[in-house]
Amino acid sequence: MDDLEARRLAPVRALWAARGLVTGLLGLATSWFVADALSAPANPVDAVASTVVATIPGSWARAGEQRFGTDDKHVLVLIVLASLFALFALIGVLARRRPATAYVGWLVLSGIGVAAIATQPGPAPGLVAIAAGLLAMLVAWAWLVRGHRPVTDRRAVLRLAVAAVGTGALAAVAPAVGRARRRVEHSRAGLALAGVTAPVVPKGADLGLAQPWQTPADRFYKIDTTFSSPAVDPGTWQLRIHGMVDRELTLTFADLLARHRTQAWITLCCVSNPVGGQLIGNAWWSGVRIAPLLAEAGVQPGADAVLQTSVDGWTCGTPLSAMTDGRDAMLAVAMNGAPLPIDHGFPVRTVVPGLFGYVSATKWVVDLEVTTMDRAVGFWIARGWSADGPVKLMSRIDRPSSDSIQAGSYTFAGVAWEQHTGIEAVEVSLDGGAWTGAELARVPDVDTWVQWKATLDVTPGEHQIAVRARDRNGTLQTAVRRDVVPDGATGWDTVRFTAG
Ligand SMILES: Nc1nc2c(c(=O)[nH]1)N[C@H]1C(S)=C(S)[C@@H](COP(=O)(O)O)O[C@H]1N2
Ligand SMILES: [Mo]
Repeated sequence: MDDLEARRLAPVRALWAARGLVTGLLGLATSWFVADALSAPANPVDAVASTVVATIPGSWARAGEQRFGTDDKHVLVLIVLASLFALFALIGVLARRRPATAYVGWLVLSGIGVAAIATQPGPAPGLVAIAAGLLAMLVAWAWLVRGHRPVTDRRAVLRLAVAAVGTGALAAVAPAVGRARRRVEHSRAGLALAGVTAPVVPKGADLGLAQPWQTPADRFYKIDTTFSSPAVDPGTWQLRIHGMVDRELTLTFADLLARHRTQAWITLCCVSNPVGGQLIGNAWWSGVRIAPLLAEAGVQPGADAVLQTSVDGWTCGTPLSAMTDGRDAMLAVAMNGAPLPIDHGFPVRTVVPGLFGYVSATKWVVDLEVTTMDRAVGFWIARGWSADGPVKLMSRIDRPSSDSIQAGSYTFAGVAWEQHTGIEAVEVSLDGGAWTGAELARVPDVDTWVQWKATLDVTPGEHQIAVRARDRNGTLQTAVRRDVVPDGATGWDTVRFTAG
């Protein structure tokens, strides 16, 4: 090509390079933003950098350390970023002649991100972030190159400018999105909660056959309506107790911690838990009882409910009696001996033994309004769920956990629960035969689930095991299968398996 042609082509190439760069940056900013919003443990660029560190020969890594000292991680991130920018521009330039190059390029780059993220802990939010980034790139690219004309076309330049501004805006807010959470995570880590003791699983509570009796916080089911958990600073957190009371109360976190501490093993479960489901967990909760606080505020006659509100606007109505009848209804500040995880309500959430979470267990709670049941219409009640949400008598089979077992003497195991009523007996039936009493583990009180086991002779072939429980009122768990809507599932859990 001669000089003249090269000069004519230069601005065209620059436009395509800019398109590639802006598209790539938008994808990067989008995935960064989504990763922060979802509190992903690693953003894609960091993940790629870490993967590079993990894959390059040790001698290179050491050389890097010698050259850049402890900054080597930052240097590596910069190198990864610079390479990406160059690739973005290159993809744009190449796509001028071969349009497909761009789409392949965005896919391959995202693929590298996926491969890097997959090696990191807790990859799921990171993968969502990359998917969002890829989508942004595909949409932005298609828009930027649509009906492309000579570089003098003002619309092409205008679109580029719009995309660039959007990218800048996303990149500007992304760190802020994550920062609030990181700051709260930091203050959470530094929090020393006097009077909160480490959990000690009561002797004989855990049979060691199936799932642990105590559910670790990171394995505890998580249910809420928020897109990302609110980051609440304990330093500014306040709880207002008002409504049908003689004196309104406003408590800071320090005020709450100054109160008498209560601690208890309490099993929490979700109304959406199907028969045999996993939306249930058992933890050691530490906090402050709600009853004395309500007494201090002075509940007025006629009140029979507390409308709870979370910082994110979620609400639930709880029968007043469940908070004042002597059970361990508490404003919990710790779970399993550590400050509440952010996802489980940090800094303060409610826990009420005997009620499903949707009518009692408000995370990030900031407001308790004493009122009447007909006015305490919580979030899920308006959506077809029952206003009353006492837990139901339930039992679950956890062992066998696979389809095939060895024939012979076999120990079946699982859990049963009806918090605040308690389990009296558990029975199992093999292939529809006679009900056999299971052995129950010991529990500290009636507010937790109880593990059971039963050893039976199993012949080779296909089988089905069923379980049912009896509560401390003498009620037998119903066999009637009901769906979770409107007030919780019922029916016996069964498991099919093959013995060989
Ligand atoms: N703020 C808030 N609190 C909430 C919810 C919610 O959506 N938002 N969901 C409730 C429901 S339905 C249940 S079962 C429990 C679950 O608590 P967990 O996520 O700590 O297991 O929280 C309850 N508290
Ligand atoms: Mo729930």
